[in-house]
Amino acid sequence: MSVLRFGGFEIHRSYLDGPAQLDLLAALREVVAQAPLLAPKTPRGGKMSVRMTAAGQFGWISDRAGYRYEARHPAGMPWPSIPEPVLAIWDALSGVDRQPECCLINFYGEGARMGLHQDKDEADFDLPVLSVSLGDDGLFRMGGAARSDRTQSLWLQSGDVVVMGGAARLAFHGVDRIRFGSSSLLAQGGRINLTLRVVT
Ligand SMILES: O=C(O)CCC(=O)C(=O)O
Ligand SMILES: [Mn+2]
Repeated sequence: MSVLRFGGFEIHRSYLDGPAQLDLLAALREVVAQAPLLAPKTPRGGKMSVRMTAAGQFGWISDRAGYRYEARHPAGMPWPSIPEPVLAIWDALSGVDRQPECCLINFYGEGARMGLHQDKDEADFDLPVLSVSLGDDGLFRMGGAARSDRTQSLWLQSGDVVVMGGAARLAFHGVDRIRFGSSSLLAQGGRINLTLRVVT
């Protein structure tokens, strides 16, 4: 394990070892069995390439009505609770007393990406967002508070955890591409990213 820093981004390389990744994956499979992955629409009607679901009191939703947090899955059920191994990562690395209220689960299949954006639908930007990567490598782009700021990119690998707090909390970031099939964690390939957020 090692820690890298880019601006305010704190990257904990190999934070989760192989057994911890499998343990987390098993817990996430239970979440997805209860709250199926969705293919969200952007507010302008485009289709996101990433599929999403969530755990916690709130899930982050995107559709024609905009971006927001909702207390229920669009199919009507409450989101499953955040699995214990996910909370343990937050407790170890977040540095704050609050507990996460949303664990957004992103699944990147072949060709999926996420454009440069800020996470700004939460109420308190003093609280960090934590990101956990599982499965295939993802090229993570990190910028500054303005979209036009210089960016740096880094391949995130299975087991890496990124803390986006302080100067990085409102920094632009995104995933340019994944290396489909680069990890053996998911038999069918793909990348899972969890982001833990305090919403209210
Ligand atoms: O997949 C990632 O590494 C980043 C995900 C992200 O930025 C988000 O869900 O807001
Ligand atoms: Mn984000």
